[in-house]
Amino acid sequence: MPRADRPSALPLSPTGPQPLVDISEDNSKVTASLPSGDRVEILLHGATVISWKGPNNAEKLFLSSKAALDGSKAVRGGIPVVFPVFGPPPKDHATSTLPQHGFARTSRWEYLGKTSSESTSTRSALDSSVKLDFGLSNDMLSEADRKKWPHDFGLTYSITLSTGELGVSLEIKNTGEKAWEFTTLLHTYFRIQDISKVSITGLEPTAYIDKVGGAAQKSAAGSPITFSGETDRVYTDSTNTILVKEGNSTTFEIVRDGMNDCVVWNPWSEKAASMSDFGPSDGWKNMVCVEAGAVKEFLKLEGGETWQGGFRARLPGAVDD
Ligand code: TA6
Repeated sequence: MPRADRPSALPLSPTGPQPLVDISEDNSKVTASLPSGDRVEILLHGATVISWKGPNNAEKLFLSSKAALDGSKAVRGGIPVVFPVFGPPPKDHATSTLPQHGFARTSRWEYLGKTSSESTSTRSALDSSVKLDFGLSNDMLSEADRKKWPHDFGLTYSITLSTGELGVSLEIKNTGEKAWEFTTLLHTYFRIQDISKVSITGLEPTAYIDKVGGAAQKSAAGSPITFSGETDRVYTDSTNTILVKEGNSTTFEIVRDGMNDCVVWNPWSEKAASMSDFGPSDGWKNMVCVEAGAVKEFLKLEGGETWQGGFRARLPGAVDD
């Protein structure tokens, strides 16, 4: 058949390259990547996001060089999931025998699957995205954890990777009949170049608890947060968009949904040196935790009720909706 009349080869897919999802051989990690180069890695241990790379392949999260990635303890870095209690649990409370930040970040979650939204563009696949779902329920907990917090629950944790943006959403369901209460937070370690050049805007009008100042209640600072020492602040009742800036440029835009509290943390040199799984020793200069959560007070869920919250972090120049 003369060339001109030969049908062209059918494209591999209707609109070119699409999102890819891979599960590691040892079934410990799920990786997703987009045609734009964006990539995310999630350990089933704690459903901990341990890496998020934008379109230029630069790492956007801080992961300690000494982080335990073998499931032996909470991961130092990435996005640990805090549930059912943030911080050291209060005394005489249903969570009081749990470890700090609860059991979600040290439990083995299950991978529930993916949803890809294929690119509709014929020119490029910049609008493709992929959502990965993970689950944890009471029947998956260790015997010890179930004894410490004997309540029926189901968590569905969704990570949505799109070009220049990471969405993180947690749905919490009381699958039993008896009410229980929780606090929750996404303990995100953002990677930055130099903490001394970082400022955080969006929380200026918000009062906060200064945990470095002995949990003193402080009034709104009225100015961006900057860092010159250990910083550990719990901002409450704020729905503002938060910008993490380095010099005059914005490195991350953080939009929260249903998580109206936010913790800002940098351990600085001394506290970092006291953590055996924190490395390198000067790594505290390259990270800032901006942690969306619901931590101001315990939230009560009646049997069958559900709560949902999350955030999305966008890189400068991310594709608009
Ligand atoms: O989110 C800030 C914080 O509560 C700090 O007080 C510090 O304890 C940090 O979490 C790390 O906690 P971890 O249990 O992961 O060592």
